[in-house]
Amino acid sequence: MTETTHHTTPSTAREADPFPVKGMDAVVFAVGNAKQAAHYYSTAFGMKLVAYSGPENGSRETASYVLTNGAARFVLTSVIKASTDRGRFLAEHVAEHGDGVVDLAIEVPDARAAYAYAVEHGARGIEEPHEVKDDHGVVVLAAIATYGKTRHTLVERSGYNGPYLPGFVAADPMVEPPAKRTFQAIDHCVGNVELGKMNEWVAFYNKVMGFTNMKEFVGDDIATEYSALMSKVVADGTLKVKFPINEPAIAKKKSQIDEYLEFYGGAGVQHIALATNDIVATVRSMRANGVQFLDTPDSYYDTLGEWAGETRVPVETLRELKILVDRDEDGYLLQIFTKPVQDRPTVFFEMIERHGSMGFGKGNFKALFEAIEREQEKRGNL
Ligand code: TYF
Ligand code: FE
Repeated sequence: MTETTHHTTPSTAREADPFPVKGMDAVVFAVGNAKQAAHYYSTAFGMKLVAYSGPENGSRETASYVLTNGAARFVLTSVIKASTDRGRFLAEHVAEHGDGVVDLAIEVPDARAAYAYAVEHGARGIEEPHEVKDDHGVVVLAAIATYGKTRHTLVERSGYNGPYLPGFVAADPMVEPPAKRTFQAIDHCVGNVELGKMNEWVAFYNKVMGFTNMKEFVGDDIATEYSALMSKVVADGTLKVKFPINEPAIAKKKSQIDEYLEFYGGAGVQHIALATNDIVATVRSMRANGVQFLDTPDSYYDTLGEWAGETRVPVETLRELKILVDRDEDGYLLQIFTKPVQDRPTVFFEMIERHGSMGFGKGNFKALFEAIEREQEKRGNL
């Protein structure tokens, strides 16, 4: 991890945390072809296949591939033959939304307590707490609903030492993993919700998980001027789990959030930010492997030094790779955004290298949203 010490909550506050979390457990995607998606995340994103569940080991209905990179874990699931409610849900999810995120799973020290707290505070329960076990130990799972059809599975691992969860077997990498790790953790997971719903979902996380609002938000001023979105960030007390929530705003141009909602068919996960400690190496290797990133005009770099100051990376390298910089009173961050990773203009990724700043790149909103608008225009959606 990069430096985050300025913002960690004192231990006294942590003890009182009504909803303690250990971090993100996994991002679970429902996709049309998990075998090929697993190949993409292996070759293009440099992730490593570590576990598998499918018909060869007793899962008749779905095939799931578990890939990791440091602490970051993705699960890619496809339906083979829908015969249960879960299979039909996943099949319909792909038909309706395309490839997308069905679960932002959170690791908790006590899934029963977390579920009870959440449901008492207004969450809709999807799965009551239950134990699942195999030779590697016991896991307690429960799930609650969040925006759209997304859920939060609450995962209590209590010493479980299997490759992922009971039902999964260890798997070998699909390709030789890169010599240098491309990223090491999930930094934040962003949701797009319908017009007027952002504050409701922020209140949901405040009540149901005791998450608090981070200082960064996009209000009316930025919204109407150029971003066409409103955004607030909720996080647990230790800042390990950070969930920005966006809603469209009425502005001069059609909102990128409206484009997402139209093509996704409702609220859902917009982007996953992945933390790296060498964004230059990360972006070079991902570009070489065919990942497409948003473009940034040269004019951005011409004036960068005036306000962003010195960073670890020379401006000429940032310009070459189109990496963005933002700075606040705590430090700076380097970030870059991929284009959507499926044919629908929906889910994308962010690579982020933090040096003290716990922001989300507010200073880049103008450049970023102009870049997104150029893409919207190409798609005929502006
Ligand atoms: O997570 C964030 O808030 C930043 C900024 O469509 C952002 O990554 C917000 C909205 C958006 C793209 C990036
Ligand atoms: Fe982000």
